[in-house]
Amino acid sequence: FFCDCISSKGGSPDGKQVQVKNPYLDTMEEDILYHFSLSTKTHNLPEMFGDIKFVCVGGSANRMKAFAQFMHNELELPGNPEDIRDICEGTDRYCMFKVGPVLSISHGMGVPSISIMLHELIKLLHHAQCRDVVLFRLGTSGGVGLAPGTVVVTDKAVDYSFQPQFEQVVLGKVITRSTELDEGVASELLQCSSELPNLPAVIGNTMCTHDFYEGQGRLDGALCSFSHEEKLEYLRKAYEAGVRNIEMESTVFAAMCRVCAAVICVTLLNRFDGDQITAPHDVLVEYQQRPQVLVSHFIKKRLGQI
Ligand code: R2B
Ligand code: URA
Repeated sequence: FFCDCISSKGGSPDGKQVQVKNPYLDTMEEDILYHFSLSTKTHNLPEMFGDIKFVCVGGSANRMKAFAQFMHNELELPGNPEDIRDICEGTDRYCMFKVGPVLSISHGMGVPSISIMLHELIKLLHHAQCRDVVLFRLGTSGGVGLAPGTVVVTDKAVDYSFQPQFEQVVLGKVITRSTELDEGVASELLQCSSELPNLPAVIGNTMCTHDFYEGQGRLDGALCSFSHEEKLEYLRKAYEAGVRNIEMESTVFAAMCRVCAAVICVTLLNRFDGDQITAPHDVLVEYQQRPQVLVSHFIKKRLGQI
């Protein structure tokens, strides 16, 4: 059973509308987006968000605020980037910032955290009647056979068995959704990387796990149930399956947004060389700016500003 939550409304001249695949939503008088502290009754969502064309999500609230401020400068918008306010200030679950047609949101760590955010985000975009939206996950990851600092634009988001699928338990049964992403957006992003200095990038598969330590084959967690050799064998198999980086949200992000979405993660280390993240703070900060610089370039090109 495959399903995509955001899909095109066949050839409409106004472009693709964000659709929700849930018939119950239309019967509700009010929709409370609880973890955003927004609601269809208390907020005019079309007025607040109707012009959104690019949605960028990432784990950390501070990084997504910095991205919003960076985009404000890049798009040369009026006003002071320091004044950008958190739209979700009524809750501390997620942070949300809007700069022109760009929405920047934090999603926390791991599949359950991002998936709650994505349910409410997709409903928000639907209620706001947004059209032609592209979604990006900008993140960090562990590299598989790549120099640290390399940006991986995801071809397929794969699970622990290297399959392009996301498994979810619904009513006590496992259902499987496809995780294929937009190939056109990925190759456009790779093209953008070649136009930028200091932006090594590749297209590759991204493995999504439910744990940072044992789940990613690390030997340095509080528990470890396998040997160094077994770890290397798993990473080698992943590499052979086309995996170039490992993170913790890509499969559910792809399953929920796939037709118009891309995943862009910088690698903080090469997992064949170790498990601990040893690069100095300033190096890590610069690495984490790379996906932001790449996506900013993509957005400015799409808006005809370069
Ligand atoms: C990348 O980094 C986080 C773990 O450190 C996790 O959210 C991810 O996908
Ligand atoms: N994020 C991950 O999920 N894994 C890493 O190794 C680094 C960042």
